[in-house]
This record gives sequence, C-alpha cells and structure tokens, in this order.
Amino acid sequence: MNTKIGVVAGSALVLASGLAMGTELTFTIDGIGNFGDMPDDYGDRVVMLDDGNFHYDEHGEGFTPNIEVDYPNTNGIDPSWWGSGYGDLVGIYFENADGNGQGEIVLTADYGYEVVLYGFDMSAYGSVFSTDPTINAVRVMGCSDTPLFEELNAVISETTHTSYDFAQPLRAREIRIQFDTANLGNLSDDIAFDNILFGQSSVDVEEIPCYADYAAPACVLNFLDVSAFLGFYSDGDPRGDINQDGSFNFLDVSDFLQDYGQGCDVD
Ligand SMILES: [Ca+2]
Ligand SMILES: [Ca+2]
Ligand SMILES: [Ca+2]
Ligand SMILES: [Ca+2]
Repeated sequence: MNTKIGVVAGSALVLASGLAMGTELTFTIDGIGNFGDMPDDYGDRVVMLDDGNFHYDEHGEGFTPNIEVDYPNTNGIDPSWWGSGYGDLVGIYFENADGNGQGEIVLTADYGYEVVLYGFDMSAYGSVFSTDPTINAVRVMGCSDTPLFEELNAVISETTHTSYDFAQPLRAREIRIQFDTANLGNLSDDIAFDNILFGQSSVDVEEIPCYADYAAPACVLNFLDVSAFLGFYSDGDPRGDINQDGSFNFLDVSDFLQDYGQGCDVD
C-alpha cells in the first residue's frame, strides 16, 4: 500500500476500531459495466452491507442513515464506473470526460448531523502510465471556501493505490471529495476514487454551524431555508425555537435573521 498521509494511519485505525466507523463505499455494484453511469443513489442512507444491487463495507458498528452521497454531473463532469485496471483497486469511480478532470463525490448530512470522513483510496489506470502520474490536486472541501484537506501535485499509484487516511477525521455538514486531473489532458479520466470511508455524528444544537441552513442545498442559504424556518416556527417545531426558551416569538425570528445574515462559509 502506498500511503501518502499514512504516518499515523495505522494508529488511527486501531483507535477507531472501537468506535462507530460507519460506511465504506467500495463501488461494488451488481449489473453495472465499464463506462456505466455511477448510480446516484449508491451510498444514500446506508443501513446494511448488501442492499439490492449495492454492496458496502464497514469497519465497526453503525451505518450512515443520515447521509446522502451524490456524484455531480454538471459542467460536463461524467461520473462513471469501471471494473479493474486502476492500480489494484476493483470497482471504482472515475470521471469519464477526457480533458475535464474534475472528479467529485459529495457527502451531505441531514440537519443536525455532520459527515465524518476517515479516508479514501485513489489509483491510476496502469496500462496508460509508465510511472505514477502527478495530478493537479486532491482536495476535500466542507462548507467553507477553505479546504479541509488539500494536496497539490499529488502522485497517484498506477501499480497499487494511494491511501488518504485522516488520523484526525474531517468533519462538516457537507464534504466534497475532489480531484483535479486536468493536467493529464486526455488521460484525465485515468484516475480513480475508491473505498470512501465515512461515518456520521449528531451535532449538539448549540454547536450547529450555520444554524439557519435547514433545507437542501446544504451550505447555501436561500428562500428554502426561510420557508423551512417559517414552517418550524408556525408548527411549534423545536427547530424553530432558536433561542430555546420554549416559546415562539419575535426573538426567534430575530435570531433566525441574524444567523441567516451570517451566511454558511463555516465548518
Ligand atoms: Ca444520492
Ligand atoms: Ca472498489
Ligand atoms: Ca440550505
Ligand atoms: Ca424561542
């Protein structure tokens, strides 16, 4: 194993083995073939290892019923599946649009939860590279503009795989795992993601970053969040009692407007 961030990875796994680790996206999917579109519901609200055609792994108790996974396909991005040939990984995510090279997997937690990212693997398609290729970047973004993790000029194994293990797991309401392989030109599609290992944890109500971000899209405040607040407020839902004093009045509206005004550039 070609471990890039691996100095403490071993101890992190030992430490974490006694904790809830959650779900691992292995991209083991029945009935899909090379170049197949990555199914957008693979990874959504995982509660079991084998769910129809979708198969997962996990490294401890607990799954991720409050997290959805998405594979963006805007801006010409073509999220796709491949069987083997990317290093030693089998069943992988790749971005099939030659020359685009903007791979992205998005994990979004329900309101009151956060995604906990432990790590993932990457590899390069062995038959087109004679040495391990260097790509522009591997990056993990949260809601803020500041990356939670970034490696520029990352070297990716074409023989085995390159592991990104976070001894201190990355946490955010929404986590976007990205690679930028545009520097590879028409070989930009020859880089893979696999074995995305993540969990979820609930966030104490006083600690919720961007409290007003009730509704999808996460990390963005818009009229849907306002509408959700008004619904909670008028229904007497505790989420609308922002100052948590048990009553619903102008103080909650005022707190909402203040939170809303602060935006969501925070993790
Ligand atoms: Ca999904
Ligand atoms: Ca796999
Ligand atoms: Ca929102
Ligand atoms: Ca109140």
